[in-house]
Amino acid sequence: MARSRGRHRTLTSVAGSLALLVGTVLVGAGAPAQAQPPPTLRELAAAQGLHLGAAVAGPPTLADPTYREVLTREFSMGTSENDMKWGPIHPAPDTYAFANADAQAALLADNAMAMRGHNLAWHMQNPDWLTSGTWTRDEAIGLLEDHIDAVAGRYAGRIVEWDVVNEAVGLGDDPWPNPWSASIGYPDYLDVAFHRARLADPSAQLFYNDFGIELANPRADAVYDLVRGMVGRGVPIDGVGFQAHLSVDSCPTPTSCTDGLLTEMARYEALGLQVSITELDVAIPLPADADELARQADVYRQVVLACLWAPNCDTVVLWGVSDAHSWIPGFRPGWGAALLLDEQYQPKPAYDAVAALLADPPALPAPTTTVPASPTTVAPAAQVTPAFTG
Ligand code: 9MR
Repeated sequence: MARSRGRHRTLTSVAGSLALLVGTVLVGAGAPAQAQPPPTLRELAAAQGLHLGAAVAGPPTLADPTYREVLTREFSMGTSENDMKWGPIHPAPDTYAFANADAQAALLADNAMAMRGHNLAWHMQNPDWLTSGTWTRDEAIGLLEDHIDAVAGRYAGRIVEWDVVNEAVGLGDDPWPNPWSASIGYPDYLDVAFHRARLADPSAQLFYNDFGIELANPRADAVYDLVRGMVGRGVPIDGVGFQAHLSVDSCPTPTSCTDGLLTEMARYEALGLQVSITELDVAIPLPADADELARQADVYRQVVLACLWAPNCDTVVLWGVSDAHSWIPGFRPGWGAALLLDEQYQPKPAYDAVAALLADPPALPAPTTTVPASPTTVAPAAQVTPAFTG
């Protein structure tokens, strides 16, 4: 069952609007007026009913007071970047290591921030004991279900959205090999994981999460087919995470990404599913120049606008707090500067673009009546190569 965006958006919109209104009235009535700090992204997003999140680092970064201050000031949601994955949280068959994820969950709760869980089944960051073992189908189902009970059960009631399965679809026709497709079978293991996650945390919205599915391409279609099949089998899935690891060149025109995202989001809405932007970043070849920073700002604007306009999107999560906390330079040598704040936590043009959009978003254009094009004039669908390929 998909979450009603309207409920979340209406409540938070009213609260956010009141907060801004009260601030305005107080400034207007007071004498002499004191300079008000500009609203934070978190405040601006709340006024639009939008969860704006960031991937949250583990120690030692998590203990840095400046990091904590910026994270909790600018964002209303967090995702554990690494610490809820199998390897970090389940390092030995009978050992769970919850300390880092507990600390992240506590920081978010203490600051009235929502939390996304990431993830319960993936092909990467698995512990050696899992990947080096050979498991019968029943043994593997038992392992997966016990893990979900332990991890999703521990944080039950505190996670708004769980990425139950991450990146199940391969780059070609085959499923992405992982311990679960090998032992349980594909797509059966997804069904097992989602059913168990629903039992372990009935209040969490359950998501399938993947990269390169934001804009039309064959792999986006393969993921859509997988998810549609799950819905058809009655698997308890509530949404799809569009990771959105983009590049400065991802949006060739000022509307191409908004339009493309809305198209992809609409077909999930037709299945009754939510879409969240779960790992947004926009990589630039280093060093980034002013033109690239301006084009990066427009990519961010287009993605956030799509979520504001789509009836089934209310969450945008960035994959890091600042350029000092980004996976990009380590995985794509020569690329970086991918987030809204620079390495000294200073706002970049992309920050200003997102703030301006959230402060005064354009209205969704009224649908125009179109005459169906004749088959000979239909343009080929845009083929967009995923920016991140594993
Ligand atoms: O940002 C994460 C990085 O710190 C890890 O080393 C890496 C390991 O694969 O995973 C990164 O996060 C990934 C996320 O879990 C799933 N989507 C792709 C992300 C970037 O690789």
